[in-house]
Order: sequence, then C-alpha cells, then structure tokens
Amino acid sequence: MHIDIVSCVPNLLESPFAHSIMKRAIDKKILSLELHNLRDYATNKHKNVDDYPFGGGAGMVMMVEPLANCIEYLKSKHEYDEIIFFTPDGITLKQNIANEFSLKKNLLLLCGHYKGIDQRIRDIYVTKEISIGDYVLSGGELAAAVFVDAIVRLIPNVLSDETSALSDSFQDQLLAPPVYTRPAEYKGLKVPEVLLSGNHAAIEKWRHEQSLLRTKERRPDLLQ
Ligand code: 6GU
Repeated sequence: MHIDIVSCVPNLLESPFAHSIMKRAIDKKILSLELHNLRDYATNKHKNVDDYPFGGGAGMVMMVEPLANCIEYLKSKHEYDEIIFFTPDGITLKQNIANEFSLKKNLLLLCGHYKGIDQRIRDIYVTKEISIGDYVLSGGELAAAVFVDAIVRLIPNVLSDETSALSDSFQDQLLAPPVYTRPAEYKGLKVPEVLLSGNHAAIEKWRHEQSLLRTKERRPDLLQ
C-alpha cells in the first residue's frame, strides 16, 4: 500500500510512523508512506497556505491553490483509489471502514488545519470525508495517524501473529475479552483458572462469554 499525506504541519506525523507496528510495515515494504509539506506548494512570496474567510468570522481557511497544486502534482505520480479529507463532519471511522480501506493500493490523505479547507477542494478532489469521533481536534493530522494505524495493521503480514487482528475488539461486533500474563497471582488477584488449564476449547468458550459480558455491560449498542 502507498499512502501520501498532505499537511501544513507534517512533523506532527513523524513519530506515529517511526515506531512499533507502523515502522515494521514500512521496513517490510508492505507500506510506503510519504509526508508532504503543503507550504512547499504555496504560490505567493510569503508562502501562505491560509487566508481570512470570505464573509468574515473567526479563524483562517486553507487556500485552494497550494492544496490544488499539491494534489495535482501527486495525482500525476499515483493513481489514487481514494482522496480522503479528515474533518469532524465526515463519516465516523468504524472497524468496517478500516477493513474496507485496508484493501486499497493508493491513498491520498489531506489534513486540514485552522477552520478548515476551502470548500472547492472538497468539491473537486475529495472522494471520502472521515471523522474519528464527535469531538474537535486542532487539525486532521492526528485523525490521519489514527486512520492509517487502523488500516495498516489489517494488511496481511503486518502483524506477526496473523490471527491477532481477527481477535481485535469490534471485528465480530464484540469487545475483546480480558487478557493476563505472568505472574499467575498478583497482590492476591488470581488469573482465571481456565486460562491455566491448557483446555483450548474451554478457553475459547470462556473468552467468548467474557466478550459477550463485556459488550453487554459497556457497549450494549453493539449488540443491537
Ligand atoms: Cl478528522 N478532524 C478534526 N479537526 N477534528 C476531528 C476529526 C477530524 N475527527 C474528530 N474530530
């Protein structure tokens, strides 16, 4: 999978991809990721990428030209399956959306900052608009990092134990069961007996029951 990310603060996105599972996916060449600084595509001498909103009001709006120049340049290099804009008014990211996007080959991700981007960029180029939840972030960068993490871990061979993405919370509309590791007893709290039994059928049954119980208690909406 190849992902281009456009941002006016690309440094915000360096650390999330420099460690752990994202780094491994890049090292294994399963993922190639390029960050693009929008300022490099600015057209005026001050290298501005934002301007005052027509009609007035608080905050700045990201200008059409730098974004359009950047997108046109990148489109000449890659044939994108989707051009995604991260915005609180997009569709809310859920596991089924992550599953769908994990199958794509080329993605272009646009991160807005300030009050948003000029609507014409959305009208002309954007094919999907995604939010990561009902709260407001300062920009789309952290949302883009969340999105990329959620999709990349689903690509085959990114996780060492291939079954582990399948046992994630939400993959079967259920929350994951509790997990334990050594020691078998800590401050008087014992690991459930069944997990030490070596009886795989019993363990699977217990885990499924725990998943159901947890989902009923914490997220009954998932069981509807
Ligand atoms: Cl994608 N962007 C911003 N700025 N805020 C958000 C969001 C995205 N998703 C939830 N809040």
